[in-house]
Amino acid sequence: TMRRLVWLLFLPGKAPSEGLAASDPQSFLYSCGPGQQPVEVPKSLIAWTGACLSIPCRYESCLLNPIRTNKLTIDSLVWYLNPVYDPEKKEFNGTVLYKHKASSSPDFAGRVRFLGDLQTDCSLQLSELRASENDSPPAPQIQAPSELRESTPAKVVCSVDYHCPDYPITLTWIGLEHRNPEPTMRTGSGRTENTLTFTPTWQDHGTNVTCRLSSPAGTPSSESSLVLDVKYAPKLVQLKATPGPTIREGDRLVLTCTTQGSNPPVSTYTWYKDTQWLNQGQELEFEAKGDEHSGSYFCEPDNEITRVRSPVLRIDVQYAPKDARVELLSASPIQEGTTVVLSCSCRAHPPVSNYTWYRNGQQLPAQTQQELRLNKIRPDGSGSYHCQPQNKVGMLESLAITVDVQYPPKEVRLTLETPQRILKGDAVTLNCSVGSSNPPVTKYTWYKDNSQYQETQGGVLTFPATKERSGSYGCAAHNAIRYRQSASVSVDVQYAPEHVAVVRQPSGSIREGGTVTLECTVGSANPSALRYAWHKDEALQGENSNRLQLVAVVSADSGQYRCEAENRAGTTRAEEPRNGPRHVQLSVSPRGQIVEGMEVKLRCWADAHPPILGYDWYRDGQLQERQSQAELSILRVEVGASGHYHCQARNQISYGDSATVRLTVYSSSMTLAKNSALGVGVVVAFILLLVVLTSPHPQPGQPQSPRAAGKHARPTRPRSPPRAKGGTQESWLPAPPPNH
Ligand SMILES: *[C@@H]1O[C@H](CO)[C@@H](O)[C@H](O)[C@H]1NC(C)=O
Ligand SMILES: *[C@@H]1O[C@H](CO)[C@@H](O)[C@H](O)[C@H]1NC(C)=O
Ligand SMILES: *[C@@H]1O[C@H](CO)[C@@H](O)[C@H](O)[C@H]1NC(C)=O
Ligand SMILES: CC(=O)N[C@H]1CO[C@H](CO)[C@@H](O)[C@@H]1O
Repeated sequence: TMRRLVWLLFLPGKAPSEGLAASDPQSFLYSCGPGQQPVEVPKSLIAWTGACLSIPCRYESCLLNPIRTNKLTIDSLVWYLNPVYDPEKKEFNGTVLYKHKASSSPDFAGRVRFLGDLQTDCSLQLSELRASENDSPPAPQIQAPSELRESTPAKVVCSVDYHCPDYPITLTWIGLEHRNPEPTMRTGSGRTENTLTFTPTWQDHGTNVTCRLSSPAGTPSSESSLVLDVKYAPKLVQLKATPGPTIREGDRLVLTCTTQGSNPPVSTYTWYKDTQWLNQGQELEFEAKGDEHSGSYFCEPDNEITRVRSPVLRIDVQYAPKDARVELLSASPIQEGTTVVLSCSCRAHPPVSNYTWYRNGQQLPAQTQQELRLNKIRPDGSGSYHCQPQNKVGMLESLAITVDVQYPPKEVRLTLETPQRILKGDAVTLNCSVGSSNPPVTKYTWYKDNSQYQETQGGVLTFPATKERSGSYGCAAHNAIRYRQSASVSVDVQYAPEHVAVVRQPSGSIREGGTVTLECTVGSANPSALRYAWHKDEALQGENSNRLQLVAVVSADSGQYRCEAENRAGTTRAEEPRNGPRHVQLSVSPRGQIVEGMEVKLRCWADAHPPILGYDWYRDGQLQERQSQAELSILRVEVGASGHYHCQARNQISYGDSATVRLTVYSSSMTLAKNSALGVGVVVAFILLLVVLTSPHPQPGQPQSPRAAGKHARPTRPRSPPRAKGGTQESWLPAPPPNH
């Protein structure tokens, strides 16, 4: 029953003006339960001169007696202004604003209205507040989240601890109109507030937001401002290259990472090149190097709220061609006639726009491509090649490459080094010369009459000229690639006539008056055009024919005949073949019975060349006579000369013996008479002997020439007795014993 509510009201301004107080709540109010306040009143309320003050007040029914009744009423309720508690009296001393069932302070007469019901509501309203001095409403309070972040919805509340339905105020937001805010006013329980819900953007950072309090008449009375601090990521991150993204090697390049704002400021800038971490710092500065510095750059500023990646900036460090070199793309070694492809490679940025090609320092016209194609290359395509790539920054000469075009031996010629006329025995030199060959000639093969003949290291072939070596020669020069053959050359070995011989027709002994033909035969000769000359004992007998005919031969024709066959290579002589005495025959004249006292001539015949030098005469094997004549004369033959005779003819070659002839010399008639006593038997023997003598050759039918032998004292012809008399000069024995 004694319970009283005490509440303190403090007015802003030079207090205390109209301070309100209830008794110390601690002393009078009992808690219904833990954490529950027995009386609920705002801790403070704001009011100002002219405004009204509505003090919302509730109390819990548990303060009362909840057991007995649920409709308990408060017995005593006093609202004090500026109360002071007097511990001795145990009561408050202050201006009584309202006292249940009692009058209030005269100062507040008519201005106090109890709004409660003495059960749970103890609200009180004061109107037309007055202060000790003129005062204006307090500034509203702005409550913002501790951190505003872009894109994160936020609530900002503007409030004032004031609410009085008799004097309603308004709170308006100024400064975020463009945000299209949605302010929501809320009033009640001693409080007026306006909540602004919005999603800050980075542009809102720094915006001055004002909450304005206006009186019911609409007059702005006070306001509070808040400069928005919106945390936001680095904005408009840009990468700038100075002097520019395309530079030449060696230039200084500065890369700068810029932002249009960041809250909080950027703490680190991280650089990446081609997505690889590169460095940190707002600026990067370096001397641009070719491929090393070209690439895609971006930076990433970090303000601890977030990191933002800049757009990628492509840095192009341009440079003139570098490391230029020429490569051979086609097969090696290079053979004549093939297609050779050279390629010029280098590094260059921007890429090479064109190439210049050189051979042996001379520019090749109309060749501007990276590849140089040399179709069907010829040996004169050999040389040192280099290229010169060019871009807009510059050009560079490459190192050179050597192109060595290989080919089979060329201009293979075979020449005969010896004079045109080759004589047997000369040295023949064939020269196989090669105009050119790459690689060099390794060997030569030689052909004779189209078949391989020899192989040599050098190109010269020397041999002695022989008949057999005549022929058509060719050579071939070989190198590692192929060989090539020369035209053929004829080797014509000339030689004097060979196998020259004199052939006589008829052969054997020659009869006087007959015809003899001598023929000069030649086995071979080169050239084959021949001249002939016939000599007899050094005297020229005939020319221009290989035959010499002797008609009606006489002994004066006897002699040493010789033929000479001649061509341009020489002269060859031939004589009749030499032979020792052949067909040696012995004849006796006269024929018939030889009686003592007669002249008997023995004649020796032989065929010999050279002529017979001498004759030896034998009787019964005993040498009787040696002489140079062919005839042995016995002027007066005696019986004692009877016997077996033969002759032996000699020349420089040999000798030959005749058959044996029996000579029987008969006694004369006187001698016969003396020897008549010998009777008929002797006569018979004589006849038998005679028969033997007349047939020296046992062959039947063989003609005999006893008359011819008998008529002529000598076998030589009568017209040349002086020459023939010696007999030593005869080479042919004329008229031999009957031969047919
Ligand atoms: C904000 O605006 C109010 C009223 O326009 C002004 O009085 C105050 O100085 C401003 N505050 C700032 C920080 O600009
Ligand atoms: C090669 O290119 C350069 C520019 O890069 C140009 O000036 C020059 O005339 C060109 N040469 C030829 C032969 O096209
Ligand atoms: C072979 O011929 C060549 C070219 O004609 C010449 O130069 C060379 O001297 C000759 N050699 C001989 C050994 O004659
Ligand atoms: C009843 C009582 O004690 N009243 C006193 C309250 O305080 C004022 C001044 O402080 C006194 O004048 C009253 O006598």
